[in-house]
Amino acid sequence: MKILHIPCLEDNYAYLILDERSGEAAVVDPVEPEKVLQVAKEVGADVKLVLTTHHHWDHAGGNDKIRQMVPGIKVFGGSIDNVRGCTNKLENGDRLSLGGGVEILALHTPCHTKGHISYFVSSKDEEPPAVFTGDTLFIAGCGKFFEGTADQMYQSLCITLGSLPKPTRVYCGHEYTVKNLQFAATVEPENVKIKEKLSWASNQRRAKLPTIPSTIGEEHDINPFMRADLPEIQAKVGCSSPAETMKEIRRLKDTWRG
Ligand code: GBP
Ligand code: ZN
Repeated sequence: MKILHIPCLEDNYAYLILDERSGEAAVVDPVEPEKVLQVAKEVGADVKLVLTTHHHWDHAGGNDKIRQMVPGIKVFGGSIDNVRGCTNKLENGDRLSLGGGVEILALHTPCHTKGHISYFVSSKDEEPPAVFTGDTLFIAGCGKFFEGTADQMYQSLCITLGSLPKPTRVYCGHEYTVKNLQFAATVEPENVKIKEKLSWASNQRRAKLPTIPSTIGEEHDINPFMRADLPEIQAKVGCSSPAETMKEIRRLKDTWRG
């Protein structure tokens, strides 16, 4: 399986997931369908599926157009998320297959929106799986709690996504990595992995390269929200439960001026 980044709008990413043997592809959040289909054309991909993470326009806003441009394309989205142009609604645990070589598992990861879906993608080849996390899990951060509670974000990040295999590659919806790591360093000033990742990410951006993917294992080490279940992080923000800590770190980030 091949995964290609397609930068869209200001700081969004769409992705193309290609099953190389069959030439069939899925696209994640194709908000600018022309760009995405241009990349598909360049690699000779036949785009069969759209995987929508959530209903916000900067993710789902290209769905109607891509349906016009690619007749017969299936557009997936969370059953309770009201995704534009959705043709196939997904529940937690639903499975899809792509081209015979790629398996896709829908994971309900609510809070940023109530029907947000993350897509866990694995192939038959010997390579680590990937997860497309939209605006739930960012590299070293998470989405704002627009339609849910801190307890739901704790479940989504620390339980649902946190239980995936450590080598799983994390592909998120926005390029927020540098800012997220600058904030993470204010929560844990002595965390060396955060400092190292920040200097790497700054270099990547200077070279106009993406900072994505990371891995689930790496997120456990650098993401303050993903670390809300650790007593040492709870103590740092003066809290004593994961959900309370999640809420407090979100509040701190919302009021932080980097
Ligand atoms: C920044 O830091 O770069 N531009 C600012 C933040 C996701 S996009 C912009 C922002 O708030 N981004 C959202 C977020 O969750 N950020 C996490 C964080 O700042 O820690 N969106 O475009 C956002 O979801 C949107 C679209 C929101 C439609 C509501 C509706 Br309705
Ligand atoms: Zn969003």
